Amino acid sequence: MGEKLLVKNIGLLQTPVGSECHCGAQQGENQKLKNAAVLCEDGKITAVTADGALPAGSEGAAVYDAGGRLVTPGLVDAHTHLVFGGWRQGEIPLKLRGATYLDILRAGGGILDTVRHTRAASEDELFEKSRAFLDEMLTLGVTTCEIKSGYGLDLETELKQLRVIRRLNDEHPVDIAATYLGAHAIPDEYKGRADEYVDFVCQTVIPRVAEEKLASFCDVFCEDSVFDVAQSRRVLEAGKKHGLRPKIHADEIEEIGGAGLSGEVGAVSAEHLIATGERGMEAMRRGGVIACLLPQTSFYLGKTFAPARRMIELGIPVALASDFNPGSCPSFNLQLSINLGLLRYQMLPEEILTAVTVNAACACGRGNLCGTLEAGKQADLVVWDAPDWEMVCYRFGSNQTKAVVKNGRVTER
Ligand code: IZC
Ligand code: ZN
Repeated sequence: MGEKLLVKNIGLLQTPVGSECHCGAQQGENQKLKNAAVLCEDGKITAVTADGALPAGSEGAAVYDAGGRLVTPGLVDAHTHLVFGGWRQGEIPLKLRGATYLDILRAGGGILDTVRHTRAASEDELFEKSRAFLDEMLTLGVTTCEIKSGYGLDLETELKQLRVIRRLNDEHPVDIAATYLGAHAIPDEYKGRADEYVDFVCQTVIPRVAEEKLASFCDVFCEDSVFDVAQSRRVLEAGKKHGLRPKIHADEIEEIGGAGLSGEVGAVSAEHLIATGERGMEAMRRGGVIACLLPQTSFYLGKTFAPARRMIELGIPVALASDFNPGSCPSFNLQLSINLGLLRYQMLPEEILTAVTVNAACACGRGNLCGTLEAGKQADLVVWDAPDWEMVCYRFGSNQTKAVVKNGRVTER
């Protein structure tokens, strides 16, 4: 008989339902069960009950008493750059003197600074550093996340970063979706030769990443002074040819057409979308692209916030993620994205829960595995030190989890 866990005495169980991403009015639909219980077996949910009933087959299970608290699905962080060398606190004086994110990158700092540190770090150093981040993320309620490469830019270091991601997925309880982001910046050795760097990404690195099965997704930083739409299209099409599903950093700073491209290439998700206008959103809607919004980055860069309400109105599925990276968002606390989703996107609490669970799971290609509390899904749950989800959206700055269940195993704080 397998390992069984019964989570009982759940005051309120709140979850979206299904394995597909939710858009429009559906984004705001959550199932709410009172006095609920969840039975887990061998890391999977086998039954969910309400109104004080206990699932059949609960006998002999280890019991976790939720004490009348709120339980939701484990959170999914669909956009991180979690594996990197160094940090970038040295940019503070430049920022205080008025330098922007792109000014710093154009001067050879920013991403390129992180590239230098990541190239210099050993695989083990990167692994240990990243593992500590994941440990803390798990206590914050994140049970699945996406991680991008993009701090190597050369073949050797990109593969090193992707191998670290694979090892984290193998050894850490948090499940990880890997994304190859070779087209993240133009490395020094290709300065002024962006098209040649794109050739290298398409012809040399993508085939290798695909052959070694080191990533499921291919991403590109489509941005002023980085990769234009034509170059981004080349990268994403080359990825598709090798079975890597497209994602795109679009309209983070300037609207140069990234959202439109996401619709044309059939991207799984477009990310940031701070500067996206109606045409870009229309292309996303037609292409069924998930909008992966990163409000902590808007906050940290002092930018405006993506038009989340308009996206929901148009029927674009919205996910919220952290964007954890050493430059524009040195935070992996997804609870802060939840708070900003409420305060700055004016999303409803139910819409936010969908955005950090099932829609984010779909952006990671895992809607069938996680993101809701239903029989057959992974037993990934958060027990919140809160009576309802509104409380989680409303309080900020503290970790509001009480316990996190990952694959049927409880981590109590
Ligand atoms: O390291 O600056 N926006 N890429 C695109 C980033 C932020 C990560 C970084
Ligand atoms: Zn990013």
